[in-house]
Amino acid sequence: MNHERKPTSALRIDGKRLAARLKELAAIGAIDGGGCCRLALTDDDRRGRDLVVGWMKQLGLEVSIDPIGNVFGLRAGSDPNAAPVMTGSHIDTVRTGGKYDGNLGVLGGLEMIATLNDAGLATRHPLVLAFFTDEEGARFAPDMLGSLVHVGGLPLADALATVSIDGKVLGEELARIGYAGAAPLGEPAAHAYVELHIEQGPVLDIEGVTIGAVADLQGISWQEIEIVGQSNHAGTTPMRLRHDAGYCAGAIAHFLRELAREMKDNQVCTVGKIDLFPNLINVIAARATLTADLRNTDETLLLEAEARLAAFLLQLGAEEGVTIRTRSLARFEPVTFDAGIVATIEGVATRLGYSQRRMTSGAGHDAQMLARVCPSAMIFVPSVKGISHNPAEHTAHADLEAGANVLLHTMIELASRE
Ligand code: HGY
Ligand code: MN
Ligand code: MN
Repeated sequence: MNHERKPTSALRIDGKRLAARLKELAAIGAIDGGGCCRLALTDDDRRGRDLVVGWMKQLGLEVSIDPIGNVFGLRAGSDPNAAPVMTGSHIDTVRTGGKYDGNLGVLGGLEMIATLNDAGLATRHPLVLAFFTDEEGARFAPDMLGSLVHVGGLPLADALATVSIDGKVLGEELARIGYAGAAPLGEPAAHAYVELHIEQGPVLDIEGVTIGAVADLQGISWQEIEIVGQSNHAGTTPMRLRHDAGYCAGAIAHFLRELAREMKDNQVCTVGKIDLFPNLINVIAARATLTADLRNTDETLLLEAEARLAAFLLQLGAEEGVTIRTRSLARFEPVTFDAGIVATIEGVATRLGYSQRRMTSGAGHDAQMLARVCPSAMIFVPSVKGISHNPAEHTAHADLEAGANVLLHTMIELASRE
């Protein structure tokens, strides 16, 4: 029988195997509507981690876990002195997560390794597949927490001391699920980093383009805003005597919508979380705690949006006789990815016959943190109707396969170079 090995250029991933793993991982923390809820460091996150670590070991990867719970699977290269080319993403989700956000990057990387193993193909640089702790930041802020610690952007002690929205301490939760590792922080130090991810926006879907070569990523500003007013009787208190924290929370949400509308273009503002106390129908709210998520591709405009919000809060506090305090939860400037790797992604997509375009990421990703320490870039595939952070999140099977094939050949190319 002719066992002639296929030329490397003819290698393709096994789409069925990728789909089967995505389905198996999505079953952990499954929610109505076909999505997943695996908030960082919960038991479901642990179950997802255990499943993926098992797959890493089945593929012969040498698995290491660092003190913030980041997991790395190493595949040796032919040159032991060469630094590894890394791919990865995250497997924690938001509360109304879909099947693909983060999961595709990790399982697409796993599929890339399996394809190379099947082909008996060695690369010069070692390869590392990673998943980072708490990328979403939905339970423990900031987002991209694990990769931020990996690149030295957040001291480990501060990260471990972070308190979640449900009052748990990150270090205690990490130990509880058994992922407080001992591998040296910051290792393995990547030579380059490529992340496969769904777009989570509408651009590729609307344009009917298969691959996004992500050239940059917008800035992110997260704040917690606490308003302290005065609880009082909803029926007896004249409007002019109220110090209504509930009204102020609504006024801030309205202000931010108008601010985004006025600043146009790339400014987006979101109030995603509002908690009132005592949260009762006939009591004027004494306290309100809400979050403000502001993003812009332009750092100067993002600073302007933050300043405009701060000025509004001062004015609102004076007008309503309430105390307003803010706390920064995350602040990341816009990031430009490595032009050489972006060009490599475009070249691979073209060679494989996929339509592609350059684009900006509206969402935050671990790649924006790795970009601080090594040349990094991202590969996007379409999100149907641009929906994400929603159980209805969907990407066509052919697009999942296309993204994983572009990742495969981008990694082969980067790992073969000097
Ligand atoms: O917030 C984000 O953009 C990402 O989903 N963590
Ligand atoms: Mn993600
Ligand atoms: Mn996400």
